[in-house]
Amino acid sequence: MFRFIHVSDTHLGARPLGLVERERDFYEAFKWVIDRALELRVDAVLHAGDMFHSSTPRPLTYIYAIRELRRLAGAGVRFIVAPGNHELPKAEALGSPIRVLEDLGLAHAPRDPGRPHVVELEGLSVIVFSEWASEYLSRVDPASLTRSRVKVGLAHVTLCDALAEAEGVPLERCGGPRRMLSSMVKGSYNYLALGDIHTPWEHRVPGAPPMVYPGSTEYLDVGEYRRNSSRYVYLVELDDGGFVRAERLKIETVRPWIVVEGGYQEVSRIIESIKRPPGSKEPIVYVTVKGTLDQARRRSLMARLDALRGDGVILHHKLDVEERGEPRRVYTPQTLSLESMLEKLLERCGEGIRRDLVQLLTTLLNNSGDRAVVSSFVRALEERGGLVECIDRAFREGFSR
Ligand SMILES: [Mn+2]
Repeated sequence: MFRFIHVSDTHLGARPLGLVERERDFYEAFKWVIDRALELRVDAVLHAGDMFHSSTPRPLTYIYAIRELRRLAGAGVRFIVAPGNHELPKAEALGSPIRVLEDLGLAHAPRDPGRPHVVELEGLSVIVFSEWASEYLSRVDPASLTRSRVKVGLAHVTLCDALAEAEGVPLERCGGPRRMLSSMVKGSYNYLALGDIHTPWEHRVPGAPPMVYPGSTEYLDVGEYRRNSSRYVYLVELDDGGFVRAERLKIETVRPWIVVEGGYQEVSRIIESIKRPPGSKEPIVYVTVKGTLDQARRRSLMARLDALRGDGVILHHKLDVEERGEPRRVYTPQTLSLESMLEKLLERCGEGIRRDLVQLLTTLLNNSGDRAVVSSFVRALEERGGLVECIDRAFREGFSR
């Protein structure tokens, strides 16, 4: 029997909302996964990519990653990674954080991330496809790469039908001309361990090998929470005959969210009743008030939320007001986070544009030396209508207000 843990999208080093507590959440989720691997005495941990949030992690991020992988290596547990778009180097000559782990003897990953890579283990093969090699999934039969009978595919790839099902993204908005679908995967794997889509998804038809996205290990934004309010890794068992079973393990360290929507009365009643769940972290609270909200009521809601935060009951909060016919307004506490400042500056842009812009600008400002990030920012400005006008207006109005 061969047993492994399948994890993906741990995004080590991410710092949503600009809060160090949030950065720590991602390290703690990763440690929880390694704890389970050791406790369950698995043979390997398969990471389907986006292990790191950036291709140039901070020293602290390396320290957390290396500390955990040393524990795995000490117990003889193999760690195999299919590098994702977040950690692949923006220029080949830069190297990648995964390469650092390989050089330390703590990870197996493709030497050439542009090609499929085979890791032979006792009785089975793991065929690894980094993001750059993911199109080979539809072109290469795994039987031509290995003689093992039992084959596990480990890939960082967006299967567009999975994305449509998991997150409702229409097929025509996914993948462009090289759109990949689950039906295009060539050859037969006994288990396909996937990463990239942050919402958990599994494809299990009798007689066919399971294809699984465990999803991210912590929420990068409220959208991820709305789509699925739990985070998972998979414990997978195979034997000489192939796939035996896969079990979802719920990650226990994940920070709770409280997402409240409704009229003023309903919302304020719920806010009054917020308590910190015993034994868990301080929740993040997102409130949406539907309908009119006068200044006095808004101030009283914000005062209550600020007090909860001040008392350490909640970590962070955000108040949205959606009035019919009016642009959506967002109120965040007076923290000095980059995201909250951008939210405020761009609050008059439409919701979709504001969300995209905050994300783009945050990435840009956090990775200003990264040419690929800069060029993808410029491309987004060209392709997505309204972004430039929104920035222009925000700056003109923002500074004259
Ligand atoms: Mn990811």
